[in-house]
Amino acid sequence: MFHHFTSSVMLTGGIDPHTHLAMEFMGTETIDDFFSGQAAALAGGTTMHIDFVIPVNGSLVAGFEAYERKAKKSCMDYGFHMAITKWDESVSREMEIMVKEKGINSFKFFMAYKGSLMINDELLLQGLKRCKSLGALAMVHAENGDAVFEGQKRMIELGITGPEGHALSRPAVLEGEATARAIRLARFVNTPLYIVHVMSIDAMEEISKARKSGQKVIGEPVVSGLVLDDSGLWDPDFITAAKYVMSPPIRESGHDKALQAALSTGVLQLVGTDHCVFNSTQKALGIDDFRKIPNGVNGIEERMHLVWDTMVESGQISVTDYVRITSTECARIFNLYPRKGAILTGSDADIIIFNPNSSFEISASSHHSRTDTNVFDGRKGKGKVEVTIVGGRVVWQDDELKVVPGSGKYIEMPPFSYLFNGIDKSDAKYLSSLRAPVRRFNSAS
Ligand code: DUC
Ligand code: ZN
Ligand code: ZN
Ligand code: ZN
Repeated sequence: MFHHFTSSVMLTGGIDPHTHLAMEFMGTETIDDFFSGQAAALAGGTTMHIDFVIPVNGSLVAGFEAYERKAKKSCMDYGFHMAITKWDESVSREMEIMVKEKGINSFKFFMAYKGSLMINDELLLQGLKRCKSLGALAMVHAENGDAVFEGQKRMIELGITGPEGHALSRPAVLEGEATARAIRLARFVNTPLYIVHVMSIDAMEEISKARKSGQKVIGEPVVSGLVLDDSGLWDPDFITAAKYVMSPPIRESGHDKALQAALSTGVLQLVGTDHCVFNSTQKALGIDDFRKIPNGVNGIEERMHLVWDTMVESGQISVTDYVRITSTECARIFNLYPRKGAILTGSDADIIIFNPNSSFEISASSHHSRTDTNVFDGRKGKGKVEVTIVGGRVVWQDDELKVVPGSGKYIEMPPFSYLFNGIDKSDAKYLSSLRAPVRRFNSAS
């Protein structure tokens, strides 16, 4: 439609707001570490990512130190969010250390993964309050964990033990419910909220409604949710189906297009990946029970290409919007702009040269991730990242990587991003502002 580009374009490097490299999860560890995952990212035009630190034995400081060690082999710049998986006085204290001394300005709360990562509403409220006082952004994985647990039990009782049970046990209604609940609690506390991996119309509509009312809610779809549907989960070959297992699940056909539309109209603001990969052997841990399939899909290498092809080449958004949703908005939300997310004097020289007239083809045999499968396998499209430049150095050109372990830097992210502008009202005044006039009902009509 609008694909009449006459030459390559120079763009700011992509920033992936959501990755899991070298993460211990569901009895195993993601197969891409900070070197292989970042090398894949660079081959796909992403020059910075933000990963999730998981606390060690409940300690945020110990978790941070463990991730500092994992990240020593980095070949591109990275930042950290911190996952909060339990709540007590020491977690609350350590959150302040993370923000004031360690450069973390965002904390993720899991409303799902009952029995391991999940926290209840009481603790979520404590976390939201603490985030507000520290100027840190609260993030949520929004699925109703109690109901997911119930749904999983029902599937097993019905004898549905394969990967399709994953989709059937945690439908979009549970994502919508948790998204709505998190949004309302953040509204009550008066703090900004970031919904990670928005996978459904149900969640997207809650975000849309909240934003229309003026609430500061950010919605992050991920590339798998934007371009795939759940049909693969019914593939009779276990490994083929299991590779699509992530949470929240990839949804029925139709959610993908609706999420694209929401991105193009500004209801959703930026695109992540939730890159969290396990190989076939690891996925096979769940061969008898879908609940044991390690959750996660790839995307760190594919995001820039797939978003271009799906959104720009199709005529849904402009090149300016493309840069905003793949880079600039992420830098603004996490307070890195204009050091990152822009090509300006004084910014880090993280740049890509993108050829809209070239094409890409995704294949598990040629990708740079260590995993042996790819959820986008076989997909072709328009546009190609021809050159990637990090900190002024060419690291990807002529389909060749020239990456140096240890050359990536940790990027500290300061608190009180623009999302905190104008929310410093006194609690009493704020709470009275939530008193809304009640509309009159006429029961007869
Ligand atoms: N979902 C995944 O699929 N993997 C990592 C964690 C998560 O929430
Ligand atoms: Zn055209
Ligand atoms: Zn999550
Ligand atoms: Zn994630």
